[in-house]
Amino acid sequence: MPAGVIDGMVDKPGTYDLADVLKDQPIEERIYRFRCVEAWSAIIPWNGFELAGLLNRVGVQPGAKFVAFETLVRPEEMPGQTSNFIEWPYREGLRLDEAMHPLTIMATGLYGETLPNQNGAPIRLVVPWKYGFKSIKSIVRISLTDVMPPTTWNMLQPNEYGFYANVNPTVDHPRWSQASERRIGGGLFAGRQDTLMFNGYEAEVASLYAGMDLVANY
Ligand SMILES: Nc1nc2c(c(=O)[nH]1)N[C@H]1C(S)=C(S)[C@@H](COP(=O)(O)O)O[C@H]1N2
Ligand SMILES: [Mo]
Repeated sequence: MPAGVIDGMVDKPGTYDLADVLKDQPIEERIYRFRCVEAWSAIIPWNGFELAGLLNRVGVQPGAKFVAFETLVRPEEMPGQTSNFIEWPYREGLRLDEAMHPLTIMATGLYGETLPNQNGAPIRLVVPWKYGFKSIKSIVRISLTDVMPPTTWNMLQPNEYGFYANVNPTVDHPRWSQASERRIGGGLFAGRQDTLMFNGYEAEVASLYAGMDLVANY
């Protein structure tokens, strides 16, 4: 975040520059599956740190239940933002327990290089068990709240894109099957492969949704 804001239900709200956000957060490489809601997938070696480390540093207040994220709005540089199809900024959100999960990272690089602009420089979210649209790029604001925040694709097509957006081969998108995916970089003849529950992270994250109806909460 060139200068990003962390606000809402935190002990230390304020404007943080990127160096400040990265302070004391150990950068690791995490090789994750990445599954877009539109049924393509890839394997990405990210460089980043656990979001929990940053949230613990700013101090999440009791009563906070969700984390909301907003992307930089700069239509001069990001021509797509001159369209009013989406109500800018691009927004995403997680339940607090999802945000604190050790698999949830803030990425600053990929393939060992600094994050290219198109992949969300200088910092983005990566939530590997959810469809790619949850992994919001070029974040400039993180807010802790006690209400479920509005999220971009859910605002556009609520019957097609839910807040949870957990990868689930048994819950189809209204317009296509989610049972399989096209692996990018798998080679010309790689074809399609089966989609895994929670994108293959079931052992790590299924307990977050124990007892929850995953069809209703798509
Ligand atoms: N700010 C912002 N974040 C975003 C998007 C976007 O349009 N704007 N697209 C999402 C979608 S649908 C996917 S699949 C991933 C793609 O990430 P990549 O561009 O690094 O492949 O970013 C997600 N994060
Ligand atoms: Mo996507």
